[in-house]
Amino acid sequence: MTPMNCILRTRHMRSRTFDRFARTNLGQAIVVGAVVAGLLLARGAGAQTAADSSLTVVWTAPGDDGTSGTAATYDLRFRTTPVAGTDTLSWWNGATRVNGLPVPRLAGSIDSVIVRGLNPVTTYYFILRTADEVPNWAGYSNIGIMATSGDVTPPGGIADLGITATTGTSIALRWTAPGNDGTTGTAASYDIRYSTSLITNANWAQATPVTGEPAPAIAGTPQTYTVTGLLGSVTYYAAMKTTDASGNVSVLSNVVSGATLDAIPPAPIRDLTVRR
Ligand SMILES: [Ca+2]
Ligand SMILES: [Ca+2]
Repeated sequence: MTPMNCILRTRHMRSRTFDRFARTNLGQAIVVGAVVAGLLLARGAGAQTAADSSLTVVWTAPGDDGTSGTAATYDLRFRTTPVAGTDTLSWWNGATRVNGLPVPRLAGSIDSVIVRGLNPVTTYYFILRTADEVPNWAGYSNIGIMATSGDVTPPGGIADLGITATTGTSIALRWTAPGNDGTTGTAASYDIRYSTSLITNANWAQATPVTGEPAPAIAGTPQTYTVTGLLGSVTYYAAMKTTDASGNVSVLSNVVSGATLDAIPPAPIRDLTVRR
């Protein structure tokens, strides 16, 4: 099986990068005397979250004897560092083994595995070896390289949080929606909190969280929320943070303060008398 038999999938934007790297490193694999067992192709798999980035590694099955028959087992390993020079052995010994590999199929078949639990926006290098039942181990494959996708950019910090109205028991807030990434896109959730003390990063955890915040609208949209259940004639501080779908949390917004209105009316008069 020569590298020409590989399946190159160009759907993914990064495939071109991989292709370039793979061709570069194919030579390296040959330099260290390895048998190239089909071209390893790593590609991004689907939408990612910070908690579960994955890559799909695809290759052509070699055989039991060269490119004939059916081999017995695979050993696929990865690292976030490339091979140093021609020292593939050191790279291999320090690499992480992928569990749950498929059983090799007939020579020429396309085998693959989804490698899960990777870090987002990180470049991974993969090398695969194949053995027959003895086992006789094949040399190193070429190096498959691919960066995981993922989102590590938090929503922008809200800077225009303001108070639009107060009553004896409530304070109405208004702000401009930030985005998923800075001021672009749509974030996933808001966390609005209030306190009778000035809110800072240090005491954010002690501030009282509200419930029922609106879902973030697309970046730039004015949004409102009214904090209710407050005491009258008390100065409150309010601030908020925004989280995106990958769990990236914005910095603390500007902090606003406002006093609820006097909610205590005069006592009813009980000694009213009438004279003539
Ligand atoms: Ca054999
Ligand atoms: Ca984001």
